[in-house]
Parts: sequence; C-alpha cells; structure tokens
Amino acid sequence: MRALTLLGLGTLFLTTSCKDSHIDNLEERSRLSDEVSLWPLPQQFQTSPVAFKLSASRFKIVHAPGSTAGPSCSLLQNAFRRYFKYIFGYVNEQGQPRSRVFDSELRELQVLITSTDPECDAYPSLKTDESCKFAVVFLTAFVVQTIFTNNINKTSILDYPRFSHRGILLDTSRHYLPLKVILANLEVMAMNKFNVFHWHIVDDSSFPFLSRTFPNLSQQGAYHPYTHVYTPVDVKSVIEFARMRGIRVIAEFDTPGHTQSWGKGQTDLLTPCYSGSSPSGTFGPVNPILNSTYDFMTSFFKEISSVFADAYIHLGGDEVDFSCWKSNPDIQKFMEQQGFGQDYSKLESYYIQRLLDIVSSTKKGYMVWQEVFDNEVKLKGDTVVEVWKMNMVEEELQNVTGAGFTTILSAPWYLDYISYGQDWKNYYKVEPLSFNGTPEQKKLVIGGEACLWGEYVDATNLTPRLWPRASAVAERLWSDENVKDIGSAYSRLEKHRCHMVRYARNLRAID
Ligand code: CP6
Repeated sequence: MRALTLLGLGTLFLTTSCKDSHIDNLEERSRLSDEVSLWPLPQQFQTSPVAFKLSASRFKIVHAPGSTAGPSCSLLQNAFRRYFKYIFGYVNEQGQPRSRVFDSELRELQVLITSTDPECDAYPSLKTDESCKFAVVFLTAFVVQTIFTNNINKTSILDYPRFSHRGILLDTSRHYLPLKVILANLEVMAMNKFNVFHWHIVDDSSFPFLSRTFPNLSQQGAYHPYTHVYTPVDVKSVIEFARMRGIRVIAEFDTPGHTQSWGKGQTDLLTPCYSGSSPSGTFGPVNPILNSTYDFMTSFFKEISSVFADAYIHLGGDEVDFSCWKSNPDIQKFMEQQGFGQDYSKLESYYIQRLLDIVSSTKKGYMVWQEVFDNEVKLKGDTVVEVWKMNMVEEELQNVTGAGFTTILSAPWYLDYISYGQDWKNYYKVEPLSFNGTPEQKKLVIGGEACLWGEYVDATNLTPRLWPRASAVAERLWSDENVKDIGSAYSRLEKHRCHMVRYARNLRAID
C-alpha cells in the first residue's frame, strides 16, 4: 500500500512510546506503548499490527484525485505544512539513507475532501461540520502519533465531536498576555481539538484592546499604551492563526460590571459613586441612565463587530455590584421614574436589554453569562447562555434549556483554581448532560469551556496551569459519553502531554 486515503478509511496509524515519559520501568513502558495513544479518543477506530515505514525525504501530503479541494485552499496547504512538521519535526534527514526505499513504505497521505462547499477558506462557525473536516481531524490524530517514529500501524478512524462548542477562556486584562503566548496556546488547543478561543480581552484591571474609534480606552486603560495592547493587526493575526486551525475567536467585552478600566479613557461612562450626599471620587458599573452611554456603546460595538469576524460576541453581564448604583441620587431618581422600586436587577436588565438591541443591529449573535438569563432579560432565540456559577449547576442547566436557550457549561472547569494532585480527574469525570431534562433540552447543551481567569496567571505560569489539565475537558467535550475510564485516560494523557511538550517546544512563549 503506497497511499493513504482519508475518507476511504483505509488509514494508517502509529503507536509508540514517548521518550520523555517519566516511566522508567521498561516493562510498564512497553505495556503502555502497546496501547494506542489517542487524545481525545476518536468515536470509532481500529488498529492493526500491520506496520509501515515513513521517510521524511520521500513522504508527501497531497490532494487525492477527485478531492473537491486543491492547492488554492490556503487553509489546507497551511495544514499540510504544519502536519508535515508534526510528523517529522524540524530535523533534516541527515543520516537517513536516501537511496533505500523500504518495503512497505508509506509514501503519500492523500487528503480527500468531499464537502461541496466551494468556500474552503471560510471562518469556522458553530455550524461547521467538523466530521466533514475529517481530513484535518484525522490528521491531527494521525500526526500526533507519528512524531517520534518512522513506523506507523495500519489503523482506520471515523471521528466527529460530541459537542460543537469546545472552548478555552483566556483573560488578557488581569495580566497582559503577549501575542506569542496566545498563538502558542491556539496551537496546543488545536492538538486537543478545542474549537473556540473565548477571549476575555478587557476587564476591571486593564483595557488592552486598541480601539480605532476610541483610542483613549487603551491609551489610558492599558497597563502600557503600546507594549501592552492588542492592535487591530494583532487581533487579525490571532483570528487568522485560529482560523487555520478550525478555531473560532469569540471576544468578550464584559459590561456593565467589570469595567473599571473603561472609565480611565472614557469620561462619564461609569457611574459616580456617592458617599452621603457628595460623589466619593470612585466609580461603579457602566452608567445605565445616560443617553451618552448608549451612543458610546453603539459606536464601540459597531467597530467590534467588524474587527472580530465570528458571528457571536460575548457581552458578559456577570457579577454586577449594585452598591454604587444604590448610592447615586440620579440613579435613585431614575429607578423611581421607571417603577423599578429597590430592585436593581431590573436596572441591570434595562441596560442589558438596550445593549443587546444595539449589538443585534450589527447582525451579530451574542453570548452572555448566566445572570443575564437569571434576571429575565429578553434574549434572542440564538443566544448562548454560559453557566458558570458553581452552585446549583444542574438546576440552572434545567432552567436555561427549559426556556429553550442554547447553553454552554464552564462551572466545573475553572482551571485557575488549583489544588494539590491530579485535579484533571475531577474535570474529566464531569458529565454535562446529567441534569434532569428532556432529550430536546439536552440537545441545547452545545458544549463547554475551560476558563483560565488571569488574576494569578501571566505568561510565566499560564502553560503549566492550563496543560494538560484542559486536555481532560477536551476529551469530555469531544469523545463519546461512554469514554470515561480513568485508567485508560491516564495512560493516554501521559503520552499526549509528552506530544504537546515536544511540539510546543518550537512555539514556547518563554525561550
Ligand atoms: N472575572 C469575570 C472573574 C470571574 C467572573 N467574571 C470569576 C468569578 C468567580 C470565580 C472565578 C472567576 N474573575 N469578569 C465570573 C464569570 Cl471562582
């Protein structure tokens, strides 16, 4: 056999031990190396002892005859190049006898795309059929297995994800993350089949997003006005790097709470807090009673909707602190006029409702934190509600899906929380659909996110805090619900970690 067809399932696979493994016991190591090392585990696969050899000087990844894609698809060309490097690393072929063609040598990986969608280079979306992206899905698995050897075993794989939204949240406000760190993590995300980068880009601490319309926001609100900002070109490069790997970039601009940094570059946006009858000099959430607030949001989100390509924007809406609103006499008067009584969640809803209408007019869909749903804000049908509070998670999923909304789960996966030992097992054991609900309700759970909040995380400790712990979430969201054997997960994850360390070496942020 000289060729490898992807969709024909006559595929080849490799099993190998990882040389970096800390398991020194040879017997144990050979036992492990006899098992497949796949992560996340494919929906269906079959491996056989028939083995083939690979040579970096002869092996090629090519478009199969009859494929609907060709060299004009830059997404695939880029993938071919990356996967070749995954397989053979950056070493050249010195030392390999060029002339000798091995018996049963695998010479080609033929990539057969059967999708009739003419748009090969489109942005990924919630509706992207990832089983149709089988070529890349397969390649990921294929390649990860083949980094360390020139032998691969005959294997066939049929794969598709259990959930369509599989995200990682990174927070670039509490600590600025250099572009390189973000890109390196997108690369590791792809190795774990994560397909959403939830970019919690601004928050109380700093405003690193450089807005063309309101440059003062980062000029005043970033930790540094030009070393600690993301320019429109930076953002573009993140989105493009992610697109090449089938990853969506969903930006979050969290309001009306978590907005202290916005106030530095935009006067009158935040609510002045009072102590007694005079302003205290401090500020609270976005001021929801001024027309100027909504004019600002209209221009701001018009820009955001063109800078960020994804069909969704995350609008936050979490953890609004009412004490400042309560202290302000103008807000009190407004509450009275509107008949809100003392119920400040009604004021919050009033703000969010107007904001949602503004964002809808930019033709984007939106995601929100669960409070927005809990406060009974009227939401568009395609809104995604993110469940993050750690208490009463099942009840919340039941309520959100009972009301007919799609939802994603992040409550069990706060990876910034650390404790001694192998806490990945707790992330792994989570069953997102264990709540009471009809099959229709369960279909509304479209996935989840591992969140790495940035209060105690910066470029120096991000990688070890996120990986391989987030890999546990990746398998939970990708593989079949019956894939839950911790022992099998352990031995595969150990090798998978090793592959990540090897491949990410070329991309490491701190070198
Ligand atoms: N920042 C923002 C945070 C958190 C949230 N929103 C958060 C809250 C509780 C925990 C971890 C993170 N740091 N903007 C809540 C979604 Cl335990």
